[in-house]
Amino acid sequence: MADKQTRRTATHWGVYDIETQADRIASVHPWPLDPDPSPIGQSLDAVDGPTRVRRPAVRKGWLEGGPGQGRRGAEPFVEIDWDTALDLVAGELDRVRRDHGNQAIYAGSYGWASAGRFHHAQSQIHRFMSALGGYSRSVNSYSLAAAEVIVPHVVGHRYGDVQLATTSLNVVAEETDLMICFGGVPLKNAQVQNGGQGQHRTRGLLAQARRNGCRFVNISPIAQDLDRELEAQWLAPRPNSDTAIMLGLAHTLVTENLHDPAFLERYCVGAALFLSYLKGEQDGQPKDADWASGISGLDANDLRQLAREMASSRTMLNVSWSLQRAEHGEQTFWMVIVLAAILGQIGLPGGGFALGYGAVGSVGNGAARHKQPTLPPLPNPVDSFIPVARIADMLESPGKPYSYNGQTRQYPDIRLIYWAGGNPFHHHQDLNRLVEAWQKPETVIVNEPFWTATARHADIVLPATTPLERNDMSGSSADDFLVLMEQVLSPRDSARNDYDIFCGLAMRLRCLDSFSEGRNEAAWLEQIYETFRKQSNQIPDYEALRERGHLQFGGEQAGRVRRILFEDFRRDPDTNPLPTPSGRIEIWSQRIESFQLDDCPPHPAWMPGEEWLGAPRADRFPLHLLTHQPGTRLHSQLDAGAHSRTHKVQGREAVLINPQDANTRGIADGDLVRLFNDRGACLAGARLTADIRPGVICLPTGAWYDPQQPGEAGSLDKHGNPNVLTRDCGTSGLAQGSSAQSCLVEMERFEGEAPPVTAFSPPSLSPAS
Ligand SMILES: Nc1nc2c(c(=O)[nH]1)N[C@H]1C(S)=C(S)[C@@H](COP(=O)(O)OP(=O)(O)OC[C@H]3O[C@@H](n4cnc5c(=O)[nH]c(N)nc54)[C@H](O)[C@@H]3O)O[C@H]1N2
Ligand SMILES: Nc1nc2c(c(=O)[nH]1)N[C@H]1C(S)=C(S)[C@@H](COP(=O)(O)OP(=O)(O)OC[C@H]3O[C@@H](n4cnc5c(=O)[nH]c(N)nc54)[C@H](O)[C@@H]3O)O[C@H]1N2
Ligand SMILES: [Mo]
Repeated sequence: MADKQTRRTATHWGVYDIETQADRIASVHPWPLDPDPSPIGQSLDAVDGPTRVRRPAVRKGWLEGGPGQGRRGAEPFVEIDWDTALDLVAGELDRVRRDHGNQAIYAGSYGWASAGRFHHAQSQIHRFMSALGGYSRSVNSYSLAAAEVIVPHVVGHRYGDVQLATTSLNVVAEETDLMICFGGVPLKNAQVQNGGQGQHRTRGLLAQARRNGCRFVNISPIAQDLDRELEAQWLAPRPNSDTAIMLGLAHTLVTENLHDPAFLERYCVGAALFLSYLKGEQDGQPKDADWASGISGLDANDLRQLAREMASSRTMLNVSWSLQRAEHGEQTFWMVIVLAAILGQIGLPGGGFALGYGAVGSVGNGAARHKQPTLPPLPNPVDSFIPVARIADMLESPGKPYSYNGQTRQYPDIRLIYWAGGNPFHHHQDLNRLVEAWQKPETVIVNEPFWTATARHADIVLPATTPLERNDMSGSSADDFLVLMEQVLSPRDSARNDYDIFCGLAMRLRCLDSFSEGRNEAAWLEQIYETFRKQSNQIPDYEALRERGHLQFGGEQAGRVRRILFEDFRRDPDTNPLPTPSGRIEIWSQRIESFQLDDCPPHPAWMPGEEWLGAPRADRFPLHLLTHQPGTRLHSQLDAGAHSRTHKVQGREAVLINPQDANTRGIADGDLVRLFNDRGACLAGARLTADIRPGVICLPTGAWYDPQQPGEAGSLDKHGNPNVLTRDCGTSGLAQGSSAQSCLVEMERFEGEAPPVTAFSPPSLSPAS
């Protein structure tokens, strides 16, 4: 028997010591320094499962007929050797750039990939594509597009900088009397931090706030969005009504003279115009608590009471990111800032607003902001981009104009897609539309460790390693820890690192020197670490890091930082103005006014969307479907792993439904159900709970898309991927973000024999003849 060995790795959900025996995982142990480790690590067993891509593979129709032939998603694959595969891919890249220009290559390649600063798949593919002469890219994220575009108009700073400057939860724990959480502070999400998370602290800090007497209010359709231990008051609104609720609260504050006119005067612009809207001076409709009650379904008296309590307490207003992943999502983030301004506590300890405590683990946590080791990017000579969630639009309509943040641009004409480290057949909305739009390019290439739906919809699939199969270092500019990641397993089958794949292509395309600079993995790790060290203070050298295994920034104080958002601005707005045109908080934005957008006025406003419970469409599809982030995995990653699988119902993803809604439909707990609307349908397993508002159901994202007729748009998804149901439509002409949380459906008991789940069996594969 081979000896057991333990090595350390890091993931987006924490650090683990992995015990192996004979090159297999024997057990997974959370890092002892982590007070609240995530169970998602127990799914790492999936790296050895049947879902791995074992050899380079080419779709049969493409191999036999050439680029553009056959149908993606519907055909078997032929396995080929690496040299043949790299020759094919290099040949295609060369053909497309020669015949159509580099702009015809779409390599936005959105996705979370894995922790690890060097092997970070997006950094690798973007560097390679730039070395090749450039590519069409994407801007903003599925997470936060609306926020990333609106927040700089309102407070001047880039969204990410505002988030890094969020008031520390340490301060909240000590100073806040009342914390109002729109969409809660979901601990299921705080498990995760892009780039890695050395210590999970959010649960402990919230508990400390509660012990210190902070009262929590959870304004969310789902009770679990705030930890039970916090004994919160639960107000369950209709989804997408938060802007109306905030307006109602603002109206009570203003009409009862509980607001702070001095704050509005000194720190804001445009308050008078906004207050005129609030009072209904133009449209005759005061946005009062009764009006907000009619839209949200909350009790008007509860809203009035809450507004009064806000004014008499040190109040923190928190919004979850989900609020802006909806039609007119820009408005909620703008309005929460305006509501906090009306209350006048911005810049005070424990008061004001926060954009996403709990959305990821770092928000309100972490020591000083710091740089991190990074694979240096190369300049991309092509100036062609799309807002990330407009991919199906782009593929369908080359040359079509689209509006984005005050500009009108045109979609590029894409001939080739290359993806590494993301799963668009997980992350994009209206997958049936994507199945069709995705047929348009001549060639689709995907680097993937697993046979995900995206790999199955590719022409050429190159098997990539997982982080367990390579050396790296984890880090996030928002986390206190940099952790060396040791190679735990040998590469599975013929898998290669993305870096080695791109080196193989760069050699064939004669750009190896600029891409690799002659370094291997070990040389790059040292190089990026030493570059980072030169930019930072008091960081030990690489040898010392290797001895210690990790670094903690901020030392002993790390967990105790006291940061207060906009403290300086409040102290002196003339010396420390905001970088907005006015130097103040823009309650009214002249810049946005100049964009002349129908769906994004110059001040925050309530606009009903096409899909919410108050829309005419709710007559046909009476349930609002929320598709929140899964507590049992990261997006689609490790869906085949042990932890994710134990939470399925009859092998399908579990959908939460209120017993009232279930009873009227004859649905019992554990039943198989069919969710549908006019875009698609999927199966799921019913979980009855009174913890969700009637009229709302919730199916987490990330169950691997598993169509009954692969490659056919409109096919039933057998496994419970909610994106066959969601709508593919921008938040507004301002940000064009994903509006996944605006979706109406109907649900019924599934009768008859259920088709088996096949998501975790590889597609049909044959050796090359
Ligand atoms: N309906 C609905 N849809 C949503 C959302 C929602 O709220 N509702 N949320 C959206 C949000 S916020 C996000 S961020 C997206 C997430 O969407 P994604 O980030 O695309 O989802 P992941 O499942 O993390 O996909 C990462 C892929 O990278 C692969 N991978 C991991 N490591 C490596 C590597 O080293 N090399 C290579 N080549 N591949 C690797 C994994 O196997 C996996 O397939 O989903 C979005 N989709
Ligand atoms: N375990 C785990 N954690 C994750 C991720 C993961 O995949 N797994 N993904 C990470 C990523 S990429 C991101 S972007 C963040 C996302 O962070 P968020 O976008 O904040 O996460 P969600 O889970 O979509 O939504 C949180 C809660 O908001 C509530 N909600 C939804 N719509 C509304 C609404 O209209 N009004 C109100 N008041 N509440 C609403 C839902 O009940 C939901 O449970 O999570 C990160 N954390
Ligand atoms: Mo995200």
